[in-house]
Amino acid sequence: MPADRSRPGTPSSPRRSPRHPPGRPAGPPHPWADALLEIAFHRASKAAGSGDSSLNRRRSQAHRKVARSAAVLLRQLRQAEGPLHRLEDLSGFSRALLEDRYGPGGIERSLLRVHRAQERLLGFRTEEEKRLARADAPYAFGGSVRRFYGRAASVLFEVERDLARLKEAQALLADRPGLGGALPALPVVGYPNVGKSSLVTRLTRARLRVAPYPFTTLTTAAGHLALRPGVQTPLVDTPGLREAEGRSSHAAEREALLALEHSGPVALFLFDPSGRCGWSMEEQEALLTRLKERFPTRRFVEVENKADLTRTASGRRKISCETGEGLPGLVEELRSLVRETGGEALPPLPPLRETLDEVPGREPGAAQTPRNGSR
Ligand SMILES: Nc1nc2c(ncn2[C@@H]2O[C@H](COP(=O)(O)OP(=O)(O)OP(=O)(O)O)[C@@H](O)[C@H]2O)c(=O)[nH]1
Ligand SMILES: [Mg+2]
Repeated sequence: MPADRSRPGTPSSPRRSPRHPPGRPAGPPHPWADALLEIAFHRASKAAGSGDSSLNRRRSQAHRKVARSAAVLLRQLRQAEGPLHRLEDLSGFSRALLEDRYGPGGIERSLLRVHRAQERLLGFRTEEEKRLARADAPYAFGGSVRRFYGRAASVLFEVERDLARLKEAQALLADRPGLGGALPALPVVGYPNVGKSSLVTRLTRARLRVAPYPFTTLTTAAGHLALRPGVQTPLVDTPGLREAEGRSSHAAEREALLALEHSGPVALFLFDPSGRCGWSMEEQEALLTRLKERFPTRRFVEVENKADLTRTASGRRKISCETGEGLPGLVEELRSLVRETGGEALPPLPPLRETLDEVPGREPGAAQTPRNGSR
């Protein structure tokens, strides 16, 4: 690795300290790019030359250094794309989640930039290979290798943020249920602290975090429930909701609404009439009304939890996740509803925009700020 961006180091001495290389220009650190360059240049440093003369051996060694470091970097960049490489294969929910976190087209742009970085690396490699074929002095061989290393480093630094984002996005999706696919999911929604995670934990083998305060759950998670013969319906625990419009500054709340949007035709709305959750029944009723307006085709199963504490005079089903009261009856109701609605998945989403030019509101290559990257 070059010791200086403008004057790359010798090919036989790859960078030793990726985080603090001497002469590094001021600016943000590049942990991703540094790590990849470190691997590539280290592997390249081990390349030996072959040939019938000293000149040809040195030429061949330089050629192998360029080819080997390029191959390592290209492979690493492809790996950084991971499953995001085929965005269209992701579930509707996953795609909506990515759009929510990184803005419309945010991930597409990062993928495109990483893709272009690969093309540029290929171009630089070809250029140096041609130069090496023509060169006839050792200093020119070294020059080719140094030039390639320097250019490769610049390309990697340019896509540093994209690499970090792609990694983060993959981690984000790794522990989310793939809603919006062929199998319709059944989300459990409601105000925070009403007992949604307790219910999913009670009815399925999922072991979710339950605690006596709001916003314990910050991401969706699914357990599975046999509601149709041979089919396990994902029962989706969602973060607590306080509004139905999806304008919340809280990423977890927006995620709950996205889960509802990308689930099947039946959803379970859980009330806590005891007031222990921190919200009144009037507030909870108002939320359900707004959700019904926003999702008019959704069939909401209305259930009152914490029956061991409070029982209202309403005709709604009463359950207690504490004692288990009412749970078998609830499962029967869900089973017959899923049978009745056919358990059909929502229609598939339209295909994703494929190229940068088709992504709205963005200049090619412009920096992208996540709409809300934190939870
Ligand atoms: N007494 C009683 N407490 C319950 C019942 N169900 C849940 N709880 C308690 O209510 C609190 C909240 O339960 P959670 O399951 O974490 O609620 P949640 O809706 O997932 O909460 P968030 O993830 O914050 O939205 C916990 O202390 C539970 O033990 C119940 O039927 N009876
Ligand atoms: Mg919860």
